[in-house]
Amino acid sequence: MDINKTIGLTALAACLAVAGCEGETDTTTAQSEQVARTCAAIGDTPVRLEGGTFAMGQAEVYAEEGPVRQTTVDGFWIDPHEVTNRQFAAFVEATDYVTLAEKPVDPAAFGVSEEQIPPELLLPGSAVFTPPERPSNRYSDWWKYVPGANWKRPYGPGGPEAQPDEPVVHLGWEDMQAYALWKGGRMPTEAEWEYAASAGQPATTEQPEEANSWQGVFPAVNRETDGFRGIAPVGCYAPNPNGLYDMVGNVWEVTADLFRPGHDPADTDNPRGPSENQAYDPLNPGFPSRVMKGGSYLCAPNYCQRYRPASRQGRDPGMGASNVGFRLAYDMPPA
Ligand SMILES: [Ca+2]
Ligand SMILES: [Ca+2]
Repeated sequence: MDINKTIGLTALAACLAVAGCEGETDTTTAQSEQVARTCAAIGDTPVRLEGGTFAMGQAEVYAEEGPVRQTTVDGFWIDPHEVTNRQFAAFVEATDYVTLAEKPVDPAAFGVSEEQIPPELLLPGSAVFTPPERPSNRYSDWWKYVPGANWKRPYGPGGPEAQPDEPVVHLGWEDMQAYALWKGGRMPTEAEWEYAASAGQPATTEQPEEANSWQGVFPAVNRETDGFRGIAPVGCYAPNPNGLYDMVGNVWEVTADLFRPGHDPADTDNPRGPSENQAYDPLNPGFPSRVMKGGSYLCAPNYCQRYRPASRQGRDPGMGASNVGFRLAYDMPPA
C-alpha cells in the first residue's frame, strides 16, 4: 500500500475515518460546571505488567467489540501515559524527523485530475475537530481538514502551540513507528493494550468520572464537568490499578493490530489481530486501518460510548487527527 495514496484519499474522507458513531444534537445551552483538577507530575518510566489471562472484548455496546473471550498475554512494559509533545519533540530534535502532516499531499493519490481536487487538500495538514456553530449530526460539520495543522500546531496556524505535557496528536502510522524505533519500543498489540487498561476491573458501560470525555450532548453542548473541554495534559485523572494514566479517554491510542469488526473467538493466545488479507474497516474500505483504543475527549453518551477499555475503532494509517495519539510497549526493561 502506497502510504501517500492513503494520505490523499483519506484527506477527502477524514470525517468518516475519524468519527464512526451516530450523532444526535440538541440546542440546549448549559452553564459550565467545570471542576478544577490537579494534574500530577508523573514520570515517563514504563510500567512492568506481568502476563495473565483476562476477559477481552465487550458485547453489550457495539457489535465490533465482541465476542468476549478469555485471552492470555505475556508480560511486557508499557508507557505510563500517552506519548507527550515534550517526548515527541525530543525525538524530532534528535532526528530532524518530518511527520506526514507536515508534507504536501501527492495529487496522483486522488485518482482524479488535479483540477478536480480542492487545492487546500493538497496542502500539508490534518483533521481538526471544530465545534459546529449550529447543531448538526453530520461529521463534516465538526471535522475539518486544516492546512497547517500538525503536531506542533494542533489547531492549525492560528491556534496555540502544542503544550509539552499534552499528548502528541496528528501523527500517521509511520510517524508513530519512527518514534517507537528511536525510543526502543513498539506499538502495543490490542490485547496488550486492553489487558493493561482493564487492569482486572469488571467491564462497565458507564461514562467514567476519572477519564477525559465529553459531558453533555455532543457536539453542541460540552459541560466539561470533568475539568477539560478538549485535550488534557497527561496525568490529570486518577491512574488505573496498573498505575497507567488516561488509558480511557483524552486521546484515542493506536495499536499494532490491523482492524476488522469483531474479534476472532479462536485467537486467544497473545493475539495479534487479523492478517492484511483479513483486515477490513467499513469506515475506511480499501485501507489497512489499525485498531485504536479507549475513546477520546469527544466521546459522549449520545455519540460515542467508547470510554471503555474494550472500545475499538479502525484508524486510517495515512493521516492523524486532533484526538488520536499513542503510547509504546517494550519487550525489555527500558534503558
Ligand atoms: Ca472533558
Ligand atoms: Ca487515552
